[in-house]
Amino acid sequence: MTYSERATKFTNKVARELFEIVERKKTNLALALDVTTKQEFLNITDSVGPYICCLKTHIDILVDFDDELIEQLKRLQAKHSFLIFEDRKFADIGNTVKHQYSQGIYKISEWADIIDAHSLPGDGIVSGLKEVGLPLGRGLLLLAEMSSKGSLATGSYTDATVEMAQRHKDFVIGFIAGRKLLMNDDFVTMTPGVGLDVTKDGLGQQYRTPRDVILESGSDIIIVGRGIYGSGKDVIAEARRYRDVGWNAYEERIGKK
Ligand code: S5P
Repeated sequence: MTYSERATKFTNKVARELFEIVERKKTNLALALDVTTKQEFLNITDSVGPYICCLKTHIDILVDFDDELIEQLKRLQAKHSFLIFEDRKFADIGNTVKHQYSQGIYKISEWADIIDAHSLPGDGIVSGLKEVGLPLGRGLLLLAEMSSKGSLATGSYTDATVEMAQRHKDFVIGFIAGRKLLMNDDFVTMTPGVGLDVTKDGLGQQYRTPRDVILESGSDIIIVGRGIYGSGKDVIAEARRYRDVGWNAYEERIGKK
């Protein structure tokens, strides 16, 4: 099924928007922007903005975070049209994550279209996040699998995560996973651990190619970080390269190539 056909099927607004952007900009690339200064963060976002459907942030690694950064980020979002996914990986009881999501310094719920959470604590984590995010029209991804070596999120843990998502279809839009986990097209699959030049990073990360992820494993979105902004890289050239490889794999999957 094409991204635009998928977009019409989602009831969650964010999932619909994501696939509309993917189709309009012809990119299934999400940038994982793990840099630690505002200047780098904003410069790279502005350069790569035209080639991505989604910007994945770890807002708490910025050493000079302030409220102005969020205003600047929102301006770049309006300029380039991408969704913002704060990769907070919530992992606590419902009452705690509710505060972590909406309060503190970062007030994530005010600016992040998408967030993610571990299923480890049980359904309460989804219910807590949903209390805050659903009225704001946000969406949640559950971590069903991880890209790192020795990950414990496998087998029955992954299966139980899928079942949890199905119990909360109004707010859970999909999964972080290495592959499409369900036969139906009800959920978005986003896959990190994607790289064209290296297979690992020395700290447990494992890389696969966009083609493997999109064509062979049926995922929807590739998440690429250091493959694009790593040292000595031309970020625009790399973003275009990943966009092209990711899009070609999708076209091949739907039979256009
Ligand atoms: O299983 C996972 C889940 C995530 S969200 N493995 C991951 O690597 N991630 C995130 O994807 C990770 O936190 C980082 O932000 C990004 C991968 O970055 P890269 O530089 O290795 O491409």
